[in-house]
Amino acid sequence: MKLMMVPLALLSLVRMDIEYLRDQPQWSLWGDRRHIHWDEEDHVWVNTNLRYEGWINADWEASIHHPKLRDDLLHGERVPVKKRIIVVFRNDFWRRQDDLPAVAAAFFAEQRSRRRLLLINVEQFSEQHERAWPHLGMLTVGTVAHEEGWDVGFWDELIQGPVALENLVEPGDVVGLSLVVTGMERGVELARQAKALGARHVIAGNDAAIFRAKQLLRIPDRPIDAVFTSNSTTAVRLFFREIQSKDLREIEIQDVATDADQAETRSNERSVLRLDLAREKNLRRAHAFDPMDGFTIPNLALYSPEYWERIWTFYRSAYGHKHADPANLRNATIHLAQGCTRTRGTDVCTYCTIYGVGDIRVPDEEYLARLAERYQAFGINYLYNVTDSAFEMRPLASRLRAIGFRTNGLIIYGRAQGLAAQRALLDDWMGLVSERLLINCGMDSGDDGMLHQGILKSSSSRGSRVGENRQAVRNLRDSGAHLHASLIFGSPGETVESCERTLEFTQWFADTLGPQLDLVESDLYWLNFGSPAGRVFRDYDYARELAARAGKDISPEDWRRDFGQHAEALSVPWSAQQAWYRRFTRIDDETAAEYRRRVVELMNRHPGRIKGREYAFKSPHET
Ligand code: B12
Repeated sequence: MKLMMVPLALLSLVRMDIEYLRDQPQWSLWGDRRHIHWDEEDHVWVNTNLRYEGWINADWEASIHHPKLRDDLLHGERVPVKKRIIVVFRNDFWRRQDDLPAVAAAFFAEQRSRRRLLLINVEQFSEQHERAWPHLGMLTVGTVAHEEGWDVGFWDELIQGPVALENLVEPGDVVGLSLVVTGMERGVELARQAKALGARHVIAGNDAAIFRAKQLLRIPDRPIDAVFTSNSTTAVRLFFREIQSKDLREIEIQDVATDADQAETRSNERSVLRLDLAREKNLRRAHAFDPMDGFTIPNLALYSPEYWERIWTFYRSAYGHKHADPANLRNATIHLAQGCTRTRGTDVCTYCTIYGVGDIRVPDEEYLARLAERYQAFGINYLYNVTDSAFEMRPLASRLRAIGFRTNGLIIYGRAQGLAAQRALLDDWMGLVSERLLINCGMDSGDDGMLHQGILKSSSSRGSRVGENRQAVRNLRDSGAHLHASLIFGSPGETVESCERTLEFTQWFADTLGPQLDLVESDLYWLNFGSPAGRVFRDYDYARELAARAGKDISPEDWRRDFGQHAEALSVPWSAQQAWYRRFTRIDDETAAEYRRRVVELMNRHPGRIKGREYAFKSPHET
C-alpha cells in the first residue's frame, strides 16, 4: 500500500504549467499593431482591426448570417497561440512541509527559494504621511510576477511602518524595492541588509530609481543588481520569466539595466523627452510598439485583507465625512490611462518628477471594461485614478461612458487650463460617478509670473494662467465637483508679493467653493533629480537663467558648490534645496515654510476640510 503512495506523492509535487508562446500566433495577426492586444486572462491575441476596415458596413450586414464575423466585429478576432507544457515543482509545497519526506522537503526548499519575490515600498518618513491608498505600482509588479509562477510577498512601509527584513527574507529570495525620493538612501541600506540575509538579487524600480538608475548601479558594493528604467510591465514579465533559468548577467531586456553604462538617461527635460518620443515613433513605424505595455489588470487579492482593512479604515477616518456611506467605503488606486496632457509629449512643468508624463496613451474599451470589472468584483467603490492628468483625455471619458463605467466616487488629476476651457467635459466626468468627483489640480500659484515663467504651467504663452485658475474654480463650483488643490512657494523668481498673491487667491477659491473645497496641499518648490529644473545640477548657464528670474546672478564657484558637486548624488541634499531659494528666489525656505503655515491656518478655518494632508511633504530639515 505504502509503495503505491510514492508515485502519487511524487505526482502531487509537480504541476503542469502551460506556457503561451505569444510570438507564435496560430494564424497571422494582420493589420495595425495598435489594434492588437494580448488578453491576459484567456491567453489569446485580440485583433480588433476588423472594426477599422473601410468596408465595415458591408461586413455588418453580412455578419447577421455569420455569427463568427459578427463576434469578431463586436469583440475582436481572438487568435490563440502555440503552447508549451512545462512541468514544475509545486512552489506552494512549503505550506505543506510537514507531510513531506525530509529529503524531498530539502530539495523543494531549494526550488521554492528560486521563485520568491518580496516587494517593499521604501519610505524613510512613514510616520509623516497619510496612509489611505494602496501601492498600485508594487501590486502591478507582483501581479505580473505571480502570473509567471512566483510567490509574491509585500511590505508597504508607508502603511505598515519600517520593515524587519530578518523576519521576511530567506536565502535565494529576490527582493524588489519601490523607490521614490523619500526612499532612496534607506532603499540602499535595505538592499545591503537583504543581501546579508541571503537574497539572491535586489532589484529596484519606480520614479526615483528610474531617474537615478546609473547612480544606483555605480554604488561600489553593488547593493542593487538591476534597475527597471521605465513603467514597462513587459520588461517585468520577461525578467521574472528569464531569471528562473538565467544568470543576471545574461539578462538582456529593454529597460532593465544591470550595469550603469547600460542604463538610459531618464529625465523630464525637453531634450531627453524628445529622444524618448523619437524612439517611440521608430518603434511604431516598425510595428514594434506595444500600446498596452504598462497596463496590467492588478490582482487585488494579492494584498492581504489586513492591508486593505488598514487602508479603508484610515481613509474612512480621514475622508469619511465627505461621503454618504463612509462605513462601506472601499477605496483603491486605479491606472485608467497613461501620461499628462500638459506635456504634449515633451514639455513638462519645471518641478515635475513623475516619470512617463510625456508618454500619453489611453487603453481601449475592452481593456477598460475588464479593469472596471476587476475592481467592481473586489467591492471597490471609490477610485483614485493615478493618470498624471486625465481630465482633458476626452477619449478616456468617452470610452468609460461607452462601457457603462460607474462608481460612487472618482478622483482624477486635471489642469486648471483644461478645467477653465472645457466646462462640458466636467459634466462628462460627473456623469461617471453617483456621488462625488474630486479633481486634484496643481493650481500652484496666484501669480502669473510664477505660472508663466517659474513653473511653465503651459506651453501656450497666450492668456493668463491665474485667469485660468480662477475660471477653473468657477467651473468646478458650477459643476458640483470637488477640488483638491496644491500650491507651491518657491518657484524661480518667487517674492513675498507673489506669495501674498497666492494666499489671497487661496482665500478667494476657498470662499468661492465652500464645501466643494476638500483640501489644499501646500509645498516647497522641491528640487529633485529628473525634473526639468534638475538641469541646474549640470548646466551653469541654466542656473544663471534661473538666477536672472530673481534679479540675481550666480558665479561658477557658487554654482559648483551649491549644485554642481551634487550632480551624481542619489537624492538632492537639503543644502541644495536651501541654495535653490537663496539663488533663484527673493525669499528663503523659512519664508516659504511660513506661507505654508498660513495656508494651513486658512484651511483650518474652512468647514468640512480634510485634515492630515495639509503638508504634501514636510522635510525633517524644515522649521
Ligand atoms: C498614487 C500615488 C501616491 C499614493 C499611493 C502610494 C504610492 N506611492 O503609490 C500616496 C498618496 C499614498 C502617495 C504618497 C507619496 N507619494 Co506619491 N504618487 C502617487 C502617484 C500619483 C501614482 C503612482 C501610481 O500608482 N502609478 C501607477 C502604477 C501602476 O505605477 P508606478 O507606481 O509608477 O509603478 C510602476 C513602475 O514605477 C514600476 N515599479 C514601481 N515600483 C517598482 C518596484 C520594482 C521592484 C520594480 C521592478 C518596478 C517597480 O512598475 C510599476 C508598473 O509599471 C505618483 C505619480 C505617478 N503618476 O506616478 C506619485 C508619486 C510616485 N509620489 C511621489 C511622492 C514624492 C510621494 C510621497 C513621498 C509624497 C509625500 N506626500 O510625501 C508620498 C510617499 C511615497 C511612498 N513611499 O509611497 C512622487 C515621487 C517622485 C520621485 N521622483 O521619486 C510621485 C512621482 C509624484 C510627484 N509629484 O512627483 N503617492
